[in-house]
Amino acid sequence: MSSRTERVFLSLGGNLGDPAEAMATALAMLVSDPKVRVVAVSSLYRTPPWGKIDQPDFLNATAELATEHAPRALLERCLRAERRLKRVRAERWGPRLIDMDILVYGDRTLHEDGLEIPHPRMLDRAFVMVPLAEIAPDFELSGKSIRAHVAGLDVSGIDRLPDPDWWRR
Ligand code: PH2
Ligand code: MG
Ligand code: MG
Repeated sequence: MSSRTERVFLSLGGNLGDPAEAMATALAMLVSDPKVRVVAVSSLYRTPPWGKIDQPDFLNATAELATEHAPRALLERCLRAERRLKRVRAERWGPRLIDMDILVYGDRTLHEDGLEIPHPRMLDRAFVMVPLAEIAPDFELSGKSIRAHVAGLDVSGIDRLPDPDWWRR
């Protein structure tokens, strides 16, 4: 079976316990797999909660990966890393230790159970788009660069943290 290398963008986030540690560990788990390589990782951003606002601020980041895994296999690996970190799934959009979502997988569009690509809500979410603009400002989605999408978003309350190497271990 042929398996080509695809360009993938992931979002990472969390707001319980030590989300930076969880995000770094999750990324390390993912790339311990020889079929997954890190191309770029954004800084960490402190972001106001979106969707359900009575919860602590989040830390968010994005990563670009190169992988030979199919989308479903990559999703399974993301979910496995979340489980190994003991993520508990409670309410939708509620507090969590770690969430890792596939934003973009090559130029694929998928509408499958639990696997919608591109992520259907990413363009409206400053907590996704601001970290994505750091690593892929010129990448185009829906006919516009990430930088141009961010220019139309409310980015108030989003703060970039100083350590760009937060994920290296
Ligand atoms: N994730 C959610 C819901 N709301 N808000 C922020 N700031 N960051 C997140 O990662 C986040 C959220 C569900 O995935
Ligand atoms: Mg999510
Ligand atoms: Mg998720």
